[in-house]
Amino acid sequence: MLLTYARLHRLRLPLVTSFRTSFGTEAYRNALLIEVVGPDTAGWGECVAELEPLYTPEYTDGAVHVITHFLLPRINGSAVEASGLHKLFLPVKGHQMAKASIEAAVLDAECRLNGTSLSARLGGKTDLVPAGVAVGICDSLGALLDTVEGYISQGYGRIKLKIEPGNDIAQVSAVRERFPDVLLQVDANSAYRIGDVRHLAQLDAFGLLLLEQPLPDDDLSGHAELAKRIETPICLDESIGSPSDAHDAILIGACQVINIKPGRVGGYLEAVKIHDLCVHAGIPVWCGGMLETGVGRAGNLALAALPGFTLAGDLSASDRYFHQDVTDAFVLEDGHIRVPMGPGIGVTPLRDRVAQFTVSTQTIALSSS
Ligand code: OSB
Ligand code: MG
Repeated sequence: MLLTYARLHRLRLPLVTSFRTSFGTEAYRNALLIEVVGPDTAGWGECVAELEPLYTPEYTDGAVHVITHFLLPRINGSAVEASGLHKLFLPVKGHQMAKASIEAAVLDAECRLNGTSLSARLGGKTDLVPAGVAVGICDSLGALLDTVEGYISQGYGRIKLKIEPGNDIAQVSAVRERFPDVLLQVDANSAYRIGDVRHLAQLDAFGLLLLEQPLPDDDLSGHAELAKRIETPICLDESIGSPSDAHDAILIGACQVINIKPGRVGGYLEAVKIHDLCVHAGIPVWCGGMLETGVGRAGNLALAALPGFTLAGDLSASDRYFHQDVTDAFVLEDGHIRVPMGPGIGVTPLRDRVAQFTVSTQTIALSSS
């Protein structure tokens, strides 16, 4: 497949409610969309890097730099296939989110050319996936309970609470007491240390599905020790940047569940490899989110349709994030979200919406002619 140019669109979308995690608070989604265009097809991808390197080392300006200076130049002029990009980009170390965004756009363009849905291309087996919702750290217990109640009444069947030291046991306890049957899990975004084992063991009283990324991303052995000492299953997010990370984490018992985010692992095709090795190892997986616009959400839904995704993901309706999305809105249908089945990611950004939220646009030629 030939590509003529790529266009980077930097957008700033206000979030319906600001999202507080153990590493910071976001009131906007500063989205980076990448559009690739060739003579016969075109496609869109979303780079999930955030403005600051607080979740992982990647950040938007760095991703733009790597995309324009080191990744797109490797394509220059030659025909591309999505399946060849991982190898093409391998000499460039790290920068999974930057790599993933180009791969996503190329996959979309390629699937559109072939008339197949991304979900079919990845091996998706269902057209409805259960919706989960992530609840940021709240200022008060009352606000937290109201927020959770609101989501449950909309039909979300699985709630994830963000936690941090000082905003954890009491919050989880209150939510569990009020909603005894809801599927509940927590995400610490690396805010604890192995010395907190006894503190974290208090979570065992609440019947949680999992505890996500309690310790720093490079502390696999700490996670393995923690997994032996508490009942709540450990799920890794930040620690898993590749199939080999997943392999090692499973081997040493650092996790019983894995959160697969296509951006964090370098793309949808790497995500499928992690899915496959987890299925083989009997490790349940779920699809994580990065407050994506409809572009990234569509791709994540396609991935979450694979059979190993046995837990509900951080896949919520568009209106949980934005008043106006850049694509037609994803909506809840009885606690589920429909996987787009049209060619490629099955949705196309609405030009006027993109324009409305655009901060800057940059075009990069991909052919030398
Ligand atoms: O740890 O899963 C995380 C958002 C930004 C950075 C890290 C994380 C998140 C989320 C978002 O939890 C959840 C969603 O997209 O609905
Ligand atoms: Mg997480």
